This record gives sequence, structure tokens and C-alpha cells, in this order.
Amino acid sequence: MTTTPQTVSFLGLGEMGSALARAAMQAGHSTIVWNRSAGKAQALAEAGARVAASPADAVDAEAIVVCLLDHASVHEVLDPVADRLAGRRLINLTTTSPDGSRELADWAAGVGADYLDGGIMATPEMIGTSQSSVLYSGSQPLYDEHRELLELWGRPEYFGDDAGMASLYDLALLSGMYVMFAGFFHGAAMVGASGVPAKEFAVRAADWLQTVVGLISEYAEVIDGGDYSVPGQQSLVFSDISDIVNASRAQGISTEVVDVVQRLIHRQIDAGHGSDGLARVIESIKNPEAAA
Ligand code: FVH
Repeated sequence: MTTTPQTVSFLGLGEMGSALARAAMQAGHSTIVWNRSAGKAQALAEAGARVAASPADAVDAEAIVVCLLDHASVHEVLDPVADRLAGRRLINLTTTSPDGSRELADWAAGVGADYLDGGIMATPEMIGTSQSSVLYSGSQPLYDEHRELLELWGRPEYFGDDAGMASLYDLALLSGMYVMFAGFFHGAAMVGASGVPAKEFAVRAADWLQTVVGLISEYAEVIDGGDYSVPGQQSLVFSDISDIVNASRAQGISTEVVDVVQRLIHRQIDAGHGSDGLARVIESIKNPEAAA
């Protein structure tokens, strides 16, 4: 990909920060790098990056990319250079939280900097490949002006000027991933108790999950339509997972993962919605206190 060369600074050269900086360098950007422990800058220095002696020495750039451990470390690094950030463009790719991102956007506005928040949906090895996507929110001008740079890291997508939205999507997607992994671990423990290796189960689980993943768009349509009684859906009564809970217990494993799902289903059945579709479970999640 050809890009218009810019000077881009990278604060934080952990696994992810280094991958982002490497991609920028490979595309021909003049790259300034800084990391708290100096050793992590060495490989990039050998590849041609200028190593800044301090964050203050790194702010003179068209874009400042921040990729640190967490929200607190972003403040630890940026607060001391606050008086040098007026007119600068900050792209924060540190995982924080929706409110953490909004707080950083407000802080940046207070020091006169433009702020774009990003949620990276990739591992460092995926950066720059078609498997990587990065969710952004915050300053649209910054997003538009630096689009070429952002495209180097993965498919960029913009979620509006509320700086917390990228983080919200990021964490919502990760919640889907973790719960799916927990489901896989549960299934692997079930068959594992009968001597089946997790590796063998994984092949079938991956196949099965791919078969059923298409159903989420059908559920989404029902949820957005607001009518859980639409005919043709699998009902909540039919979705009772007592067999799974009982079989898990019989295998001598924990039922914690499946108990949660069973509770969410039964909250709706107990409230008289047993003939409605499974998608109604979202009401148990949306209204934790209410019965339905
Ligand atoms: N790695 C991944 O797969 C995920 C994918 C999704 C997005 N995350 C987030 O990206 C942020 C950085 O992750 P990382 O993989 O680069 O993390 P580390 O390799 O552990 O590097 C952490 C860097 O942060 C520096 N650091 C930590 N605390 C401070 C501080 N108080 N002051 C200054 N720098 C700090 C650390 O420096 P050092 O320990 O080398 O001196 C590293 O450069 C993260 O938000 C992920 O959630 C990655």
C-alpha cells in the first residue's frame, strides 16, 4: 500500500505497540518511538525508528499513537507532557473502558489536543493482515485525515464522536468471545470426563459453532422487532437445558457455566413467557432486577 509519509510517534512498545510501529515504518512513515523500558525500542531503532529519550521528546509528530497497558498508564505517560499537547493529535489504542475513553477525550480536549480512541480486534501477529480490524470513535476529522495510517493496522471502522463507543463495541464483542470460550471449556470438560481429548472435541465444536452462528442475525431481528412471539422460533420451554445441567453433574463437573444460562431462560419462563422464542433471554440480561 502506498501512503503519504507522515511523522508518527508511538508511546508504548509492548507487543501491540511494537507491531503498530513496525507497520507504520514498513509503509514509509517517519517513526518516533518511546517505551518506559528502553530495551523494547531496540529492534525498531535497528529498523530505522528514532528513539525518543522521553515522552516529551516524542510529541513533535503529526500523530501520537498511544498503546500502553491501561487507562492509568496513559495518564502516567501523558499528564507530565500535557502542556505540550495543544494542537496535537492523539490516537489512543490502549484498552480502557467506555467511561475511561470518554474521560481521556475530555482530558485531551482540556489540553487542546484532538483525540481518537481505538479498540483493536486483533492480536499483534494479525496487525496489517486481513484478519485485523480496529474500531474507532472520537474525533472524526482525525479519523478522516489519518485514514491511510489507520488502514495499515487493520480494517478501520468509525463509531461516531462519542469517544466511548469504540471501547463499548470492543468490550461487547469480547464478552461474546469469552462466553463462547466458556461454553467450549464446559463441553470439553463434559466429554473430557469420559476420556475424550479436548483436541478431538475442538474439531467438532468449531464445526458446530460455525453451523449455528448464523442464528444470531435471526435473533437480532426478533430483538429489534420487539416481538418475541414471532412464530417459527425455538421456544423458551423447548430451550430448557436441564438435560445439559444433569448430564454435566453426572459427569462430575461443575455446572456453573450452564446454570447461568438455565437461570436466564427460567426467569422468562417463570414470568409467563415460556412460549416465546429464546431471544427473549435478552430481557433477563437487560433487566437484572425485574422478573421479565
Ligand atoms: N496483545 C493483544 O493481543 C491485545 C489485543 C487487543 C488490544 N490489546 C491492548 O493493547 C494494549 C497494549 O497491549 P500489549 O500487548 O502491547 O501489552 P504489553 O506487551 O504488556 O505492553 C504494555 C506496555 O505498556 C507499558 N506500560 C505499562 N505500564 C506503564 C506505565 N505505568 N508507564 C509507562 N508505560 C507503561 C509497558 O512498558 P514496559 O513495561 O515495557 O516498560 C509496555 O510498553 C493494552 O491496553 C491491551 O489491552 C492488546
